[in-house]
Amino acid sequence: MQGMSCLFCRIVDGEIPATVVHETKTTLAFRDIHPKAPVHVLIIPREHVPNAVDLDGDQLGDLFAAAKEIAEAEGVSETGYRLLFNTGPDSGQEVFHAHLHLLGGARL
Ligand code: D5M
Repeated sequence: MQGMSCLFCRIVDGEIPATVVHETKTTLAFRDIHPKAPVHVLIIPREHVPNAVDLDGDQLGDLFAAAKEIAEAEGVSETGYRLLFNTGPDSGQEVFHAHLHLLGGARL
């Protein structure tokens, strides 16, 4: 946790509402507030880690395991989906708490 300044830490702490679709001891997943596809879920570590490249192997594994379960629950595991991390200013990253985007439900 980073404190009041991190939007996604505040979602983890329940201070800001989000549409949570999946949670584990180490991860939380909720719908993106500005969806770029019919299914657009953000999967985050509960712990504050600013960027995807700062995640350790266990954290990465937990995010990808969650992604697989969410894709099945959202009905996109057969049709396919996109998983991506924006990392750093040139990528367009807006929130500096690592998050894995899961996009699907349409031909991207
Ligand atoms: O993606 C950051 C994403 O976070 C962007 O797609 C909007 C989303 N966002 C911003 N605020 C919220 C809240 N409050 N709930 C849900 N989703 C949110 P990036 O990869 O940093 O560009």
